[in-house]
Amino acid sequence: MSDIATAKAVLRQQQIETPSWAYGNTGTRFKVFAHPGAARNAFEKIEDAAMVHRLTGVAPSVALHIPWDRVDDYVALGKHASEHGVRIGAINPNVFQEDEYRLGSVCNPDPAVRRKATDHLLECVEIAQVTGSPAVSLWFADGTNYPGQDDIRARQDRLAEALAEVYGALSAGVEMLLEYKLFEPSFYTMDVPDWGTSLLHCLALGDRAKVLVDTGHHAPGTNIEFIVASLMRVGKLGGFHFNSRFYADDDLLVGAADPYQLFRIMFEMVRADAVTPRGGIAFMLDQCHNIEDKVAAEVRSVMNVQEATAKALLVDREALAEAQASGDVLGANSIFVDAFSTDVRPMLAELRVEMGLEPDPLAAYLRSGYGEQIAKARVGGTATGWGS
Ligand code: PSV
Ligand code: MN
Repeated sequence: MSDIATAKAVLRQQQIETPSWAYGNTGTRFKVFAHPGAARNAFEKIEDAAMVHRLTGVAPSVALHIPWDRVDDYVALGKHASEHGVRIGAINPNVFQEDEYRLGSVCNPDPAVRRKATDHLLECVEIAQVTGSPAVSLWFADGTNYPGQDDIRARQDRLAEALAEVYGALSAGVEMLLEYKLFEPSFYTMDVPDWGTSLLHCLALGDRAKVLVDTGHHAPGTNIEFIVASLMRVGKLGGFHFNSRFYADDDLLVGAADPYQLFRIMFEMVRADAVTPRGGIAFMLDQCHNIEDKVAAEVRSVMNVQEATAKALLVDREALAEAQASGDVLGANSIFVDAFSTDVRPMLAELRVEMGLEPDPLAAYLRSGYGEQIAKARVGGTATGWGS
């Protein structure tokens, strides 16, 4: 097979999960702008995710956030998803938006609050079982704002205890992903601030506990591909939350701020032969579209991940290995940069046609009239989003 044919074969199998929360209204602490047609409930979010999949062919699942997506009947929600050609992906608990969590959730000094938070995590484990989800994806806003506010080490013990209980309740085949974040909403300590802390907890828990890398959750200048390579080496990378950041956790379109970084991350996936579902890595988007069309933004994001992946697949790895072994610093770097500089859009357009899709999913979306249709149909009610 030619390099292009091999790359296409991998790209055809790639799967990128979109987040339900991308389809609802979101905003900053200054303003949430209501977008015409924004999904008002979990069913509508699934319909939007299905539209993204119909256009791209590589976004067959949608992550849920509970309670934002709480419904009475998760079997019915799963059925709604499959009727629309998608499935329910990772279940994300939310232990950061209730008054009791002012001092944290599972790390809170008050055992009653810890119990409430752990019970919610257990509820999500049950939901994952009903929806047939592959993972429960945990992120904790827990932390402190001032030195001395709480005992740093005791908070780690409380976290470990809650995680062990939840891990013990996972049904077979379901993974626990533990996401880290450097800062925000806490500013002095976060209880899971970095991949080291996440990894320590995952190692203590067992094989099905893995680190989740959200690309927006690092200090500026952090070498994310180094983290990815290190975790892959020991089988502890569970997946990604892809997005872009210019300053903090901006949650902008993946690949918008630094496409070269995305390419370097995807190269580590190619290097580990972990791009397709066989690799067991969850490629998820975690983005908020505060001012742009939400469905179009998710389509664009999926395309951005595809483009970075295609370029990473085109790195001449044999030539690269030779250059590396012979100490050809500039040669090795050129091979890498050449692949990044390749225009892969024609190849991806061709692949889409081979997959029975429109060559340009974004143009197809704009032509489809879907945006106008949902804007007309989704009138009244409240769009879900922050705080709902
Ligand atoms: C936190 O900033 C985060 O990245 C977590 O994944 C949350 O679950 C998600 O954003 C949703 O806002
Ligand atoms: Mn995230």
